[in-house]
Amino acid sequence: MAKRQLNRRQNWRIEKIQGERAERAAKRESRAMEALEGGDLGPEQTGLVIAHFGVQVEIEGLQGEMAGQVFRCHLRANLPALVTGDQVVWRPGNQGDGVIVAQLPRNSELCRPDMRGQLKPVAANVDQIVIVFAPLPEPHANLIDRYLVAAEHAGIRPLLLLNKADLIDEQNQVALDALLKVYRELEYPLLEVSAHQGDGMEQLKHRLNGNVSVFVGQSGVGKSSLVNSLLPGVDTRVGALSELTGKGTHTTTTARLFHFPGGGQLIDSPGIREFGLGHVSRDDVEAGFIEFHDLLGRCRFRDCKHDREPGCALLQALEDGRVQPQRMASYRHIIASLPEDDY
Ligand SMILES: Nc1nc2c(ncn2[C@@H]2O[C@H](COP(=O)(O)OP(=O)(O)O)[C@@H](O)[C@H]2O)c(=O)[nH]1
Ligand SMILES: [Mg+2]
Ligand SMILES: [Zn+2]
Repeated sequence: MAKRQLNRRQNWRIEKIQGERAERAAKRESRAMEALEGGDLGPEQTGLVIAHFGVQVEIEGLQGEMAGQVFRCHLRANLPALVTGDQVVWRPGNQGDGVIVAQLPRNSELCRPDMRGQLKPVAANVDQIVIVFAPLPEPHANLIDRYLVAAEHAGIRPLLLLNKADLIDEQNQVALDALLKVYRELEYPLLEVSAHQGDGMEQLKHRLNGNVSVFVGQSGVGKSSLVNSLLPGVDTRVGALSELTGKGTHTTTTARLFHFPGGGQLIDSPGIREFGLGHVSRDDVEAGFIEFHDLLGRCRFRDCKHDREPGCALLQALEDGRVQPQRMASYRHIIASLPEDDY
């Protein structure tokens, strides 16, 4: 009992200290903002958000002499929530700071549920999701399909990337070939590379060129190795930001935008690497299987679950070989994993 009360009191103290810290940060922020707005701001121009720190963002100029330069920017009140990858209108201030004036429309959004389960954008304007898998850890088709569903749902082009090609041997070759064949038949772009030995990396660089990409995939497939090899000398782990957020040590979740030396951009964070495991509905899953597109709405029953209903267009297509058994199995596996009320 006594222990619990102490904990409660400790909790209260911690909350109080955090609250005071956040308040001080907000005050500092509004003073900085006043100073900037009171001074001479440069002309409005476009910029790219490369990192987000709660009350401030880091941007890169996109125009004229500011192009490629990095600025810390304060946010005008009433701006919508900005995320890494957003294009903005901003005005440079003195001493390397600036003010964000407006957010430009997004082409795409990557969303993840926040702590309360609400979907929140974490990156904007991503146009390629690189889905990484490897001979080891053994790839699960339904996990790859889950990433594909998420990519289709976000309207972002996927690239399937088999890493650790150096580990392909007589034992795993047959299963891997069968897996790759499924995606080739669906005409998804597919590359085989080895981050360790360098095979295929030039082709990968070519694919990254001119795109804003994210890397996703299960732990151990080599995402860090790939990114480290593509961004030599760059530490992709995000440094201490507590001073900026005033919220203690939530330092590792912010997404950051990097430039590949050969062209193209990467948006990366530990959270983004696991993107795709978030929430999807039954409709999202159905729409995420591209070979279902022409079949959906053609079942005899409007609420067909494509399970064993007569007149089911999907089951017919499965029988005719227009839907591959492994994809159907994947579809069922993903549907079965959805929370009850989404059925
Ligand atoms: N043989 C082989 N091992 C690799 C390759 N790429 C990464 N690895 C190894 O796979 C393990 C997991 O790699 P890591 O980059 O941490 O994967 P992540 O969890 O997806 O970030 C490490 O031991 C890497 O050295 C590769 O191309 N070939
Ligand atoms: Mg890693
Ligand atoms: Zn059906």
